[in-house]
Amino acid sequence: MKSANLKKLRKAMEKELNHKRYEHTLSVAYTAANLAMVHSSDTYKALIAGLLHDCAKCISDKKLIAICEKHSIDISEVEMNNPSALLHAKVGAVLANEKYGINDEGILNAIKYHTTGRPDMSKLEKILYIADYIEPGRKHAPNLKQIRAMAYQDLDKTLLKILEDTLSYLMSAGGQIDPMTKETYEYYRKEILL
Ligand code: DGI
Ligand code: FE
Ligand code: FE
Repeated sequence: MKSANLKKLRKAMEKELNHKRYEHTLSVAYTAANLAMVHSSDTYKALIAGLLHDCAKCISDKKLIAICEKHSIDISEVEMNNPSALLHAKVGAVLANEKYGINDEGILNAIKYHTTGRPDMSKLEKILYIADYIEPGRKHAPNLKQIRAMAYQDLDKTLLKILEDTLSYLMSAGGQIDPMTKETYEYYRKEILL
């Protein structure tokens, strides 16, 4: 039953996503499963969350906005300016539920917060956020070697490092920062100092 479900979702993603995004999706799913094994979390949930996390990534900005409106999801100014980068996570959680039949709140929240994170994340949320950043196909982020090693030791410290590097990147590239990204960073900075 579980393997049939995984196969079905994998096939659905192969159809829905472009080739590069599909390859990334598989890499995130297996990296998330590895992290779940190391950190004593549910491997099956990690696989499902990984397989579906970018299910809304190949949807046009116009359609992402329309889906948010249909589901009464508020769109902030930063989200409206960067629909693909930011809204694919929120819309992905909606589609994972409605189109792909996932009811598990933990998996849906991991998808919803996989781009910005949020304060006080669940273990599955942290695993997906980190897997998305470190999967083997990622090449351009700074400090990847160090972050990949950290991920198998300490999830919170890894999260903080990724958030720090993401914020530096966004500031240097002139990208608008989503308040949730900043809040997540501040939360884990304080948490780790304690
Ligand atoms: O969908 P992926 O490319 O696999 O990765 P992702 O969902 O983590 O992030 C998508 C992009 O969003 C990535 O280039 C980083 C960016 N991002 C993360 N936080 C923010 C952000 N972009 C803006 N503008 N503001 C943020 O706070
Ligand atoms: Fe994403
Ligand atoms: Fe991704």
